[in-house]
Amino acid sequence: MSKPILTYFSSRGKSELIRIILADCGVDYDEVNVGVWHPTEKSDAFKQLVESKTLAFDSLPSYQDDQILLVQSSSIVRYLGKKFGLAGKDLVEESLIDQYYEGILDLNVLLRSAFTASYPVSSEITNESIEQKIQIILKEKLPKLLQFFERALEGGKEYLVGGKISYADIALFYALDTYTEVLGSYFENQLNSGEELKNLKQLHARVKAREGIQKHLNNPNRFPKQSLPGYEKIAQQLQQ
Ligand SMILES: N[C@@H](CCC(=O)N[C@@H](CS)C(=O)NCC(=O)O)C(=O)O
Repeated sequence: MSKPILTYFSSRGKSELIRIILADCGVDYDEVNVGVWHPTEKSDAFKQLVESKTLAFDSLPSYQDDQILLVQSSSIVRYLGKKFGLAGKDLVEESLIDQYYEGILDLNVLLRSAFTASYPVSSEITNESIEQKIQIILKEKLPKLLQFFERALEGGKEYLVGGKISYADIALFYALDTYTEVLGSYFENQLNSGEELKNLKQLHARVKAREGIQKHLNNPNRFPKQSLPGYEKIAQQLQQ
């Protein structure tokens, strides 16, 4: 059996959760990087891939093993979850894990909307200033969404579903970890604010301590955190 191959641009981006899951499962895989992503200037390596017409949507990441060549990051996450026992023991657990994972994708979309709030079109639609919009997202919508996950872990639950780690727990860990890195003290405060997000904080620590994940996080070759346009503006506003 040949080693699986994860192909992506040279960044964390849409591949990092996949890398963390592979690390947790101890999968020995090769990684192919096709240069830094750019909206118009594509690397030769990426162009060649597109020309080969093997990527279902001409997009990366892709994951290839002996059985499949798969794109769409969430499909890859679910595939690995099912293959390596991180997707529940039956249809009910599988569906609940899927449900929480969708909630985490909502969390990502919400955060991204804070970063893109400065696009003129979004303020035209809502008639709110960029500042108002960011405040609403970060001070009202985000805490509310986080509370749903906090509630899901109530009653001393170690993991979201079935008392066993799943890809949704790992995705939740990575979302929390990313926001802590990107939004600095704001998110750290949210996570540490007394009893309010106690369960999330514990889940974050529990998943972070897993051997394979620790190893990945401490790997000096890990791609650095990304700095997207808008981070600075948001960070400034949160200091106010
Ligand atoms: N829904 C897809 C989106 C994938 C996607 O848009 N990937 C970008 C890189 S992050 C890409 O390959 N873009 C192709 C291009 O720029 O031509 C996923 O989650 O995998």
